[in-house]
Amino acid sequence: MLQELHVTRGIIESFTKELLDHTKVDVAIVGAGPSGLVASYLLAKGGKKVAIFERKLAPGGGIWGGGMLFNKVVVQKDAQHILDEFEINYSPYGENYLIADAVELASTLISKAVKAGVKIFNGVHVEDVVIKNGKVNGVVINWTPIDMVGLHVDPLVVEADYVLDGTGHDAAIAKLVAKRTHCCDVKGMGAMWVNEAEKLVVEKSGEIYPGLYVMGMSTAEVYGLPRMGPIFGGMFLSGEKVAKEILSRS
Ligand code: 48F
Repeated sequence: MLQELHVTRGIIESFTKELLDHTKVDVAIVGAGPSGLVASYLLAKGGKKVAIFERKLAPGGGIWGGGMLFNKVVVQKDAQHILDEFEINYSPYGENYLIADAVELASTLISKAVKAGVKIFNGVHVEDVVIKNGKVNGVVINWTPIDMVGLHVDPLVVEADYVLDGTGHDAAIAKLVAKRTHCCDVKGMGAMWVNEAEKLVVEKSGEIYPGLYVMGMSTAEVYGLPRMGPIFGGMFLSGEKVAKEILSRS
């Protein structure tokens, strides 16, 4: 016989066990957009314990709506290997581009990341970081609805060797650390210029303060790079670059 009590206990016991198990991780990623999901997958495949904290209910960030809700995504050929690694379908468009379905892209990145061992905590807002001895050492988390409603409830902490800011246009973690440490000047992204934007976002993604990396649109915000609109190769490649840098450090 099915019982309400078992359903409730099953959820609480299994979730609490996973949350406890992830109070200390190798890498905490803030934001489950394309850069965060690609980085998380590669890091988990490289043997790291990875948690993503995503403030919305659905991971995927800005992928789902393609461009102006036309749910197709453009990827330049330089990033074809990422689509192949994730077994995402695409069709060629002109000489330089591939076109993928936004819903297949988002759902597959999420699914493969989870199956590679990444734990995604959705509905969780990162409101601060831990900084000790001049290094970022973790994230300060709370439930998104608590933040939205403005309830006066203290957060909890997850320890991490590395924190990755994949918060997109918010550059939320970079802004916090910049304010606290004066490490850097968050310039705000510039007007659209696809070719420059896609090149520079990969070049500039990396560590901006000991223990803190930026990638994806967060990098564009920090360095004042041009925006690129709904072309996603740069997002994938910046996540890949940051993951490789961290894997090479240990
Ligand atoms: O914006 P987003 O998709 O990040 P991205 O990886 O990709 C950008 C593209 O989607 C697109 C683009 C294409 O080239 O320009 O915009 O840089 O995803 C960022 C995620 O971070 C979450 C947010 O809900 C979104 O899903 N996020 C933002 N702030 C926080 C957060 C926070 N403080 N705590 C937790 N999650």
